[in-house]
Amino acid sequence: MTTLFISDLHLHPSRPRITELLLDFLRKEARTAEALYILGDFFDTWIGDDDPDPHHAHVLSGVRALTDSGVPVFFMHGNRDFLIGEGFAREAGCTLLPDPTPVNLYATPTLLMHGDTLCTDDAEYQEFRSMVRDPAWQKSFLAKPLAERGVFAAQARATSKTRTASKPEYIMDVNQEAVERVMVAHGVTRLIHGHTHRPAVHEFRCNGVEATRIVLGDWYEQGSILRVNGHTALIETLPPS
Ligand SMILES: [Mn+2]
Repeated sequence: MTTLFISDLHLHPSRPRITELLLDFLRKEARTAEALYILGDFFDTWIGDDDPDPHHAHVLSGVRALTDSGVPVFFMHGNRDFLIGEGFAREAGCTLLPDPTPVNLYATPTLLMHGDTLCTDDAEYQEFRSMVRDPAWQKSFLAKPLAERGVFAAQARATSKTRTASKPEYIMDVNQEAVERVMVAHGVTRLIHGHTHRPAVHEFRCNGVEATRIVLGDWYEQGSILRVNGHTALIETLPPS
């Protein structure tokens, strides 16, 4: 059996081929999986479960068909879709996971994260993150009219784009000390995360033992899947149809 991992799809109506690639994956390969984990930034933006966006509804029905078929789907928030709530999870039939979540994956203790909390060198982003992850901020944001929430999301995206462009590469990547700290704290030898859009398998020694950090790929130009079974963990690129 195989467990599948995806993240950073950034699904958006402006990239319909990527949405179709995902829906095809959900109808085919994902049906044969033991479980599917979505580790954040599934949607490019999410301003509340009450948003009637037809693109979102289309994607949701694809996830629902998969969970109805009996495949468990686990969902972790990313920095773009952190407002996905229990309403979405209920309708899609998936389970929301906290970040980080430890799992015992085929006898390897593994930690699942989105990855943004590991980018500790980016102080500006971490400050923004603490604001928008505050339950009181979220409550007041979700009480605003949809149009106003949409304007805020567009502005936040634009600001992030400008700031990202002016930051050196290393600031945008994970901090190795933060990686090792969280792995030791959870007693794991494997970490799986997304966020940085730098798909790779990193082998290193952590606390005196062999450790692995697997970074998932994004779905901007193609699909990217991590397949894990008892023997292997392989990242594969899916060409768009
Ligand atoms: Mn992200």
